[in-house]
Amino acid sequence: MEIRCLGEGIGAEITGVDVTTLDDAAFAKIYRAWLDYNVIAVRGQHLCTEDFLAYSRRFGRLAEHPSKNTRHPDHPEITLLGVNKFGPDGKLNNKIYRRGAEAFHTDGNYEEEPFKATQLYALAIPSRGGDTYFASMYTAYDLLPDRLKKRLEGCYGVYIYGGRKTEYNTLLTQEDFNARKPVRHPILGTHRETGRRVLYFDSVKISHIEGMDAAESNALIDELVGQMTPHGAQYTHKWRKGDVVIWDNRCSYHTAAGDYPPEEDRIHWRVSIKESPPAA
Ligand SMILES: O=C(O)CCC(=O)C(=O)O
Ligand SMILES: [Fe+2]
Repeated sequence: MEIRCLGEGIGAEITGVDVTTLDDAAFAKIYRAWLDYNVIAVRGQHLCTEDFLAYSRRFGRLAEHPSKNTRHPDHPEITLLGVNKFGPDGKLNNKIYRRGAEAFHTDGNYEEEPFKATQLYALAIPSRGGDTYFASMYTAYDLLPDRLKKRLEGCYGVYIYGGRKTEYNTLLTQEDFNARKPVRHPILGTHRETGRRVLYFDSVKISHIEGMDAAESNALIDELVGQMTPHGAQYTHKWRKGDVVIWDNRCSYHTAAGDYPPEEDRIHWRVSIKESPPAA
């Protein structure tokens, strides 16, 4: 097994392994590399759905994503990304084409127990574009000005699936969307496995910062967005078919580029993996 960091201290590539035949010692190396680099890409895999699920379960408990209409028909834990991009009228469905491309974010923070990890398996990759960008929450925290650290200590973000959008515009059914309740997470968190501090936040799903009026909250959100992608702590993943990529939602932000030729396929299987939210 070879592990090589490809980004700025974040993002590593692993070659020379078959994830379907890993013994515990080999998996422990992968898990350690994942904690060290936040995002890891195992190259060159040939997986069936059961292989992908079995390997993913080694990282934690698989959770069904609330977007029911993009679930794999036989495996509700698998979300299909990039499938049924064109509607019956032949029009590009931007909710599918641009999924995850709105802004840097962390997955599942609209739940009481956010996703610890998200793992994707690449089935089809376009000839150009379609990268995924990552940034470190650890560095985002480390580089926060002291003034902001003081101000944010003890502050909670309140999250909801649609964030600050005032109209229903999500992949959830209107009924499932309406049934969701806001949840809160500390903005300055602690990663429960590494013990390192993080700026845990995103502008896509946050509703407001608890205890602040809308103007104050929105101004602080804008300021925090500027802190999410510090220089020297980023990684751009250039996909290859057969890549299995897992990112740690507790210490990294990501966004899809959303820029590939729409007539080409970009298809992934995705699982959402749970554990507990970062402790305050
Ligand atoms: O398609 C991608 O590159 C990432 C999309 C995303 O944000 C996600 O799957 O959580
Ligand atoms: Fe995402």
